[in-house]
Amino acid sequence: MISVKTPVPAGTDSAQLVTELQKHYNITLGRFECEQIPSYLLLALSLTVRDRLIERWRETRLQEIQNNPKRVFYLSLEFLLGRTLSNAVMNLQTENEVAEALRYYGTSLEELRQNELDAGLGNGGLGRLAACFLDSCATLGLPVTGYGIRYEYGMFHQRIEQGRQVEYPDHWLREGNPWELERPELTKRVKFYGHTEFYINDRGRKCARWSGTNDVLAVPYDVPIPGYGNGVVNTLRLWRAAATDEFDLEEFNAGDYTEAVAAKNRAEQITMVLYPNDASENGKELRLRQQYFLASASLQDVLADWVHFHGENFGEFANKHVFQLNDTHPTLAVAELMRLLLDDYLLEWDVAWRITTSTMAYTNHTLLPEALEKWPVRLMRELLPRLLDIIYEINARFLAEVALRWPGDTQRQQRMSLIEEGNDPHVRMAYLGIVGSFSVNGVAALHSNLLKRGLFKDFFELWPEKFNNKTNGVTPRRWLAHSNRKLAELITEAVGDGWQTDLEKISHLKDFVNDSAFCERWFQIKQHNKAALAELVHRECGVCFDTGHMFDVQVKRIHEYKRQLLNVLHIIHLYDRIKRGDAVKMKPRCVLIGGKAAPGYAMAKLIIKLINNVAAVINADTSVKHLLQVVFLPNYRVSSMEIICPGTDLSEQISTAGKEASGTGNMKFMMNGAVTIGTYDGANIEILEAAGGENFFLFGLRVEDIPAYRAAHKPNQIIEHDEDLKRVMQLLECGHFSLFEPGIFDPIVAAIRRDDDPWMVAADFRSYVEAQRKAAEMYQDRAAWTRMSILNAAASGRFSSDRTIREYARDIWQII
Ligand code: 26Q
Repeated sequence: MISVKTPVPAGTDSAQLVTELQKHYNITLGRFECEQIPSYLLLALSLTVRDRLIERWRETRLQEIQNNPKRVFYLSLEFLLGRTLSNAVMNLQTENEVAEALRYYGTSLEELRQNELDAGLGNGGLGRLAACFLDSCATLGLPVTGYGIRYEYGMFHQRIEQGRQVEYPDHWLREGNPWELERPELTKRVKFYGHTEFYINDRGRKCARWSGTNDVLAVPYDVPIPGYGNGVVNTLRLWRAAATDEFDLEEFNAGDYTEAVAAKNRAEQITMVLYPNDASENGKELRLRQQYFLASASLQDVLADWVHFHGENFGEFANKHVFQLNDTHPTLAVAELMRLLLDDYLLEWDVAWRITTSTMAYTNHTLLPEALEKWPVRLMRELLPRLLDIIYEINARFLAEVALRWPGDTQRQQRMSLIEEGNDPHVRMAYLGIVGSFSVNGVAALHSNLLKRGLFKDFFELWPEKFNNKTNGVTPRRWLAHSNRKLAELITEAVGDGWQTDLEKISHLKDFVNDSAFCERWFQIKQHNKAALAELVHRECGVCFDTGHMFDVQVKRIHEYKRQLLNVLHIIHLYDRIKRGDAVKMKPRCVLIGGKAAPGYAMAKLIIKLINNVAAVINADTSVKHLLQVVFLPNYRVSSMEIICPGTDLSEQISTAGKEASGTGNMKFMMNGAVTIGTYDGANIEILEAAGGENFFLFGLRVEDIPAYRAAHKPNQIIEHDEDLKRVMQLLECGHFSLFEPGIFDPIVAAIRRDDDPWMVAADFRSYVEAQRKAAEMYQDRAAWTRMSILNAAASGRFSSDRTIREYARDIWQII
């Protein structure tokens, strides 16, 4: 056992902070005092804060080694961390000292933090969920380590040019990253290509090895994850790909310098860029390499650590480890753990399988069948031949079990097989996840039920006990305490301290809904936050939002199932009402839409163009803009959400029922006192139950209505019989929003008019417009709206990721 004498934690008083800040600014970074370059001041402050984290980080690690608890590893291709500095300062509870120290430099944390780039290592909900989970695990003091990829380029930067999305690279590491610690001594080797060889070992047993491979090095970078006010600092370990030396040597010896460099590039490509799809883009070899690279490096790391402390005795391994798989993206871990235990540590199949299936747990995040990952067998055979052997063996044994349970039911065997047969067979990754895990969970109650009844029905019949629900949550530290300072203060005044780590306490806010002074302060804070949001909108879009109007916001990835299109149809309808003189009773509103489209998703990109064109027509029309303003906010990301959700009145959660697994933006808005207009889908249902139907604008078809409705869906008839929708469609069709580009929106019109429109836009239009009308009317009654706003925040306790993580820890990980 190593023993390290921990230094006394550095003081956090501001004088000492100033000294250290100066040291980093002048010495570490070599800048002169008089220059005061904000980006270097930011870096110097980050290094100062980091020093404080590192002491606690080592302490946490040492404690863990001493206590030897069961540990959890959260494997995810995405961790959407956003900015780190002020979150770290908040969690270290050293805000006042930092503020004082920065006054010496004539600046503030608020000002400096604007220069920090987002760590955009994720697409959207799934990646941000992983980040919220890490925050909760550290705050709850749980021994959970994240494993992910250190992408050189994160989520692309979105600009809008002539109304269209244009993607720019996000080279977020360009100016260095003070929040990571490279650990080259822990480098691992990951194999690709080659072939399987069998041999008889010295004990006369038939064994396999994977040889003739092209290896890539995995170099870890550790990112500290501080808990809130508890001195705990957990670890997120991100892997970077590097070429091995022998790669170069071989080529160099052959005198081929350029080929040596090219090989190096091919290796390093693996961690070069995040795939910018929030639904799967199947079949890209580089993506498969990323997935295996993460799974293999992480498992080798965990096994090496185990062997270091316990030798090659795996008797207790399963009692001490859980691997939580964030969707199917890291599910190759199932086959990789088998491979390592079989080939490297020479365990028997049954022993290895017992270890694997009692340590792996799989979370599903989607119901869209097209988003279920499948990989061509031929690609796996070439890239990961040994893994494919193992997958086939798992499948053979599994299908024997199915045959035993349902003798003669060959159709069922085909349905459940890990291999989708055909002339180009594929591996079904979700099935590998289910077969290899002891737990399978969905992310909201409805979603988990739909998995059991639909997508995974056969598996649920076989193993009902594996299936469970863990409704998502978000961290109240970042999404309330930090992003909405003023509201946080008021909440503390009302319900006392402690809600930051026990969000159920926020329910006491409901005792204040009849306190008019309190309500007035609540309202004024919302106005203050709306002014900040209006400033962002003005800076980014050049449009002046009137803070007296209702702020109606939809921010999320652009996808047809999320129905930004329904939102646009409603906007066009309002515009039409104003233009036709039916605006006497209309209530003014400002609509903000933001989000990125996958670069290859033409329809999503066209929807962005439509939003921008509609916004341009409306904002330029002086007869309209006192009642309606519309913007598309470019480059929506974590740090913009921190300004958006505090300033929102109406939160748009309008997916086609049964399509949004959970949603988590809905929860951030609710915590900040926005009221939801939404469908009966994902976590909306649980939000509605918590807040009460009178504090939620519900509309639209329900999942159970959809099959029957879909069969008879005739959008053209709906349009014909709905005067408002008819006029909206006419405006679209006559080119009112595309005067200089005739016909560009034809694909959108056609999509809405299709009988088999999977998103049911026309079907939900009328009830959406009605719900919107109610919301707008209610907003005019300031007291009534403020009451709803308070009651929503008061009911948000359940949506803290601390609650979610406690459930994972208790039911799945069994560590509390
Ligand atoms: C897969 C293969 C190849 C390339 C990319 C992908 C890929 C990448 C990201 C597929 C899916 C994603 C992300 C999915 C996602 O964000 N899902 C959301 O997860 C949230 C957290 O559970 C839910 O709240 C949302 O409802 C769900 O859409």
